Amino acid sequence: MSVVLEHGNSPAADATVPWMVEDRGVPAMDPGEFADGALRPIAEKVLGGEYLTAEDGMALWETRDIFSLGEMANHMRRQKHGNVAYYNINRHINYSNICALACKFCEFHRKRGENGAYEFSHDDVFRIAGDAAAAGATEVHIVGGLHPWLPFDWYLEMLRGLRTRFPKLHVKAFTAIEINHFTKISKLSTREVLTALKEAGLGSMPGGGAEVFDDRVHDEVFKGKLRADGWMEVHRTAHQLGIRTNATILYGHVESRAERIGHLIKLRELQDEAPKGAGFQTIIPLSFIPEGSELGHLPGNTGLEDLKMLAISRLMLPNFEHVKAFWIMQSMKLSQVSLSWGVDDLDGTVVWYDITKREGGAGNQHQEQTVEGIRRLIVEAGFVPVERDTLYRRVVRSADGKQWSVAT
Ligand code: V47
Repeated sequence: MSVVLEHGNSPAADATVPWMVEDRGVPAMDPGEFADGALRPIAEKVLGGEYLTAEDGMALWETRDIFSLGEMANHMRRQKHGNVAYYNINRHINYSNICALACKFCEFHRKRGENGAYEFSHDDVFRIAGDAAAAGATEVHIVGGLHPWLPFDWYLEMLRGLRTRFPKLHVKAFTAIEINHFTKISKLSTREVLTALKEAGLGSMPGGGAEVFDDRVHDEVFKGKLRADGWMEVHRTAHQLGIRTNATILYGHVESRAERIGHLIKLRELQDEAPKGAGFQTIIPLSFIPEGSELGHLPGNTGLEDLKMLAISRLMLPNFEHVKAFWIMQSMKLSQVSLSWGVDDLDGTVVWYDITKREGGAGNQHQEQTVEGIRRLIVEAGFVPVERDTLYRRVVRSADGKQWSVAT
């Protein structure tokens, strides 16, 4: 079925796409025409809806036939989303960079009193969220370091304060690592912590802190952090409580390609455990940015490695609805290309992002895309831009773009 793109969805950009229509069709794929014969049996599995094995995953890494890889990932992407590409209007709030941990890949963490350490008050958080809401944001994404002294009540009060002031704003907050930290400072179980956060206004959880589910990589790069089983237990519990969550993988540092595939398979298994209608919404492969971190000597990912990681994530995780390119890390240009390599979501307008800073240094955290910019690159890639809320429902806007509601 074809649907004419709604006018008024984002008025400033609609003039650029009056001719575009949504198309749920899936292009035919003929594995017999693939240049790399090793991909043909894998494509047959994709066509048959079968899960790919770890060996299949490695064959995807090894191929030089990136066009056939893209064709397979695009096939799965189009089956789920047709030619629609999602974005949202959001704002990240990193309430403090003071952290009990010191992961080697992380440029963000500081000890208290160290140069550059900061912590926001509740009022700071409310002011930033208020600016975001006034500018039309539908979501705030709130995460921080493992703050050694803030009590659990501080986080609950922040959530309650946000809900009272901005009831429409969805609060996606706290990685599994923070949730585990809250169990320690509150002496509550994971279930009790998540229940209390949900009651206070937590809408969903982001996917951060997963890094790479592998003990060797864990001990080399983020020793002291929650291990894979702990991260998964937090998300499993959230799913049981009806809290939607996301998942990430941080790739391009010391892990091997086989370890990346192992991580994706663990996520796939956890997703299969989730109650119907709950579970992970999206996988966000995060491209490691070496600048400023203890691993600054590493070269980081090339464009092709990023593209393959996104496509392989799509193919290894058929039970995930969405694959998101986080343009802060993959770059806007590669994210645009990735829409034809399995990606269906470009995340949001973001504005300030403190966790990674390209080219390092203070003052470089202002990383903003306009709605017009995001829509333009989606349209140029041949897709129909659709604004979504955090739960992937369509957002419809007033003519000035400031008022919004979820389409029924
Ligand atoms: O957990 C830290 C990663 C994550 C670096 O759920 C780095 O919608 C690259 O999880 N280079 C936080 N990555 C970000 C995150 C996220 C982002 C966007 C959307 C969502 C979502 C989640 O960033 C951390 C860590 O894995 N990270 N340092 C770095 N140097």
